[in-house]
This record gives sequence, C-alpha cells and structure tokens, in this order.
Amino acid sequence: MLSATYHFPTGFLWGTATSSHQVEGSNSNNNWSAWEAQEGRIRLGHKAGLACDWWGGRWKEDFDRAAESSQNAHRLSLEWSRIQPRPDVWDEDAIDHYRQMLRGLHQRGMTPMVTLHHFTDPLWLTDLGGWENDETPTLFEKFTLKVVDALKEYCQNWVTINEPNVYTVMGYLFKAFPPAKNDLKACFAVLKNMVRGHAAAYRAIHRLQPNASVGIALNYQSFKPTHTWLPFDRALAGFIHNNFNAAFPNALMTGKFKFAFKSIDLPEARSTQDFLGINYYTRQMAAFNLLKKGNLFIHLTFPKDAEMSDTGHIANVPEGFFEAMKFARGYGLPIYITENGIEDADDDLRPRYLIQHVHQVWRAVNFNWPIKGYFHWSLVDNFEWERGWTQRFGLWGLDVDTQARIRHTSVDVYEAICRENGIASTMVQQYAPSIYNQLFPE
Ligand code: IFM
Repeated sequence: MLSATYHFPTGFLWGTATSSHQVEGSNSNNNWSAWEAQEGRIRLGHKAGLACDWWGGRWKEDFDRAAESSQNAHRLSLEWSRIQPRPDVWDEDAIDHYRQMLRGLHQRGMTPMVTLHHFTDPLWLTDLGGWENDETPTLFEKFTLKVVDALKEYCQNWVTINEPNVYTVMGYLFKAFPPAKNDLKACFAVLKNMVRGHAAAYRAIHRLQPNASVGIALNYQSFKPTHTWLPFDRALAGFIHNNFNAAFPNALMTGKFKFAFKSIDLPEARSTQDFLGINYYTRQMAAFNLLKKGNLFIHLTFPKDAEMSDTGHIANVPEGFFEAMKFARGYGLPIYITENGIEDADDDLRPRYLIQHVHQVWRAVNFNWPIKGYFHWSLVDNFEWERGWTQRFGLWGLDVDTQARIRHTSVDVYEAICRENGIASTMVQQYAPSIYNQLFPE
C-alpha cells in the first residue's frame, strides 16, 4: 500500500463555523424566537431553547474541544438583537460577552472570523419592515460601527452578511423562513438592501480598521439541468445559477445589481469585497415545471445516483464543491470556505464526506487558487432553523436535554487533517477505506 499525503500550504486556517442563534440559546428578542413560538413553523414544533448554551458560558468548553482537536480558527456570529435590544439601547454587557469569546479564541491559539448578520434580525427591526425597508442598510451600518469599534482589537476577518441569497429566497419566495412571503418584488427589495447594507458595512469597517479583510459568505449550489437535452431545463439551471449564486457577488464587484430580469446601479457597492466566502453543501437538478408557478416554475431535485444524507437534505457531490471554488476564483479575490458539512446524526457518512470535500479543496489549492481556509459546519449539533433539531451537523453531537456533547469519529478525522495540515493515505485507510482507491490510486 502506498504512503502519501495531500499537503496544504503553511498557515492554512482549519476551523468550524457556528452562528449566534443556532448555538447561544435563551434569546427572546429576535425574529426567529418569535417565529419558533408560532405553531407549525418549525419541524416537530422544535425551538432553539437553550441551544448549545453558549450564552450560559458553554462556549468555553466547546472552544476547548476545538483547540484540543487542533483547529486553529473559528467562525462565529454576533447577535444584533442582544447588542442593540432596542433602537436606542446598546447593551455593553452583551458586547463584553463577545469580547470574552474572541479573547477566548486567541487564548486557545485560534484565529477568529466574525459574521455580523447570520439570518436573525432584532424584533424592532422586523417591526420596521426588516430588510425590505430602505433605511435598514443605514441601521446595519450603525450596528457595524458599534461592534467593530468595540471588537477590532480581537478580529480582522469580517463576514458582513451570511448567505443573503438563502435568507431572501427562503423568507421571501419559498415561505420557509420568516416572514414566509412568496413575493418576487420583496425578494428584489431585500437583496438590493442587503447589497447596500454590505457596502455600507464594508466602508464602515475599513474606516475603523484599514487593514481589515471583509467579505460575505455566499451559499453556492451547483445547479444542473435535470434533462440536459431539454433547452428549458438548461436555461432554467443557468437562470438559477445567475440569480442565486452570482447576482450578489457580481453586484459587489461591479456595482450593478441584476436579479430576476431587473437591473439597477448601486455604485457604492462596487469593489467592496476583500475575499469571497463560499458555503457549499450540495448539487441540485433543475427542471422546468408548469405546475410550480409559485416557485418560478422551478422544480428542484437531487442527482438520481447521488449518495444522500440521513434526512435527504444533502446529496454528496464533491465535484460540485470544486465547481464552487472555480466560480469563486473568477472574482480574483482570496477565498475562504466559510461553511461545508452534512447532517448525519449517526456520523456514518460524515467522515467520508469530510475527506472527499477537503480533497477537493486540496485540488483547488494546487491549481494555485487562493483558498485561505476551511470552516466545517459545524462544531456541535445546533438549531437548524425551520428543520429544528431534526438535523445534526456537528462534529460533536449534542444531547439537547442534558447538554452532553457526544464525540463522533469525525472529530478524529478532522483532527487528523488539521494536525497534518493535509490528508494522509493512512487517515483515509483508517476512516474512509471505501474511497481509498479513489483518492490514492496505485
Ligand atoms: O445551519 C445552516 C447555516 O446557518 C447556514 N448555512 C447552512 C447551514 C446548514 O443548513
């Protein structure tokens, strides 16, 4: 048996990603806690509840777990509704809580990446119309100025907005996230204001911290036509790619926002990215379907022959990840993999998924594409939005009733990768023998 290693460059960041609402718990002041209180919104009536109890201090033990398993970075998000509980109130204790967390990362030798907006909005912002309101970018800029000024000593890498495309499509088209609308005009308004909000935040951060590195975390999905021979399906896959994957980062590069047959100039957004963050999970097949009017005639399925995750949410298609990085490379900026992972309560598929996807990153890095780090989603099982606790993305599992952490084999796999700064053939032999020949052909 051969012995070989796929090495990564020195200084590569290896971490996990989390978001405030999904791990902190004990919040009743944002739109998601209000949403969870409504009947029928979340699968099985689940609520974030105590989540992973990070607000109660369990971030310390989870950061220990991450550091002890050789991770050298962590991506977390700040909860706007805690820091600015009302429009005219700043909660300095909440800011200090995040200061302690960021210090905690440094003390453990980990580099922080901080997200300013990850799906949740303060209730007072929702009352003002949320991101449909043209004043929201200015409010977001004020929030950004406040937190970056307070935390700049501890962080240099900022993600302004996580997955603006998912936030908008799920909330304003597919009715899965609050406010559960099906309204293309509202989609356009929300995305436009998120582009404006990002641009304002980008400039605000650079005013306070000229050497900061600022970007977004884009959810990239690999869309392919269901029937390659059908021009409708081909056109549709291209249309979805352009609108879902490309519209937002294009606007931040060119200052032109084009979405769903409409186009406007937003010159303030031009050249407002220092890096592009990619969140990749899966591939979807697009078919034109006349019965799907509310979904813009789009019928999405997973590739027929793909291996599926345990709740059928993710198809394991590593080549789609390579495609995502190729797409990102087109922007000529440094790239971070800000999320990648799979829901897998029993941790059967995750070790293989993890190795296959990190291998794709290695391929991209070895074409000299500027990939600077990889953040696995996620450190511990956490609250999965409208899917509640039915999906488990953690390297560590979580017993929601007792708060006990359950160490999965994937912790060992990821630890081995982080420690080696690469994928060794022995690891694959040990943790994912079924793909050994694929990764290390003799
Ligand atoms: O949990 C989410 C995260 O909040 C955003 N990206 C996808 C993850 C998995 O569903």
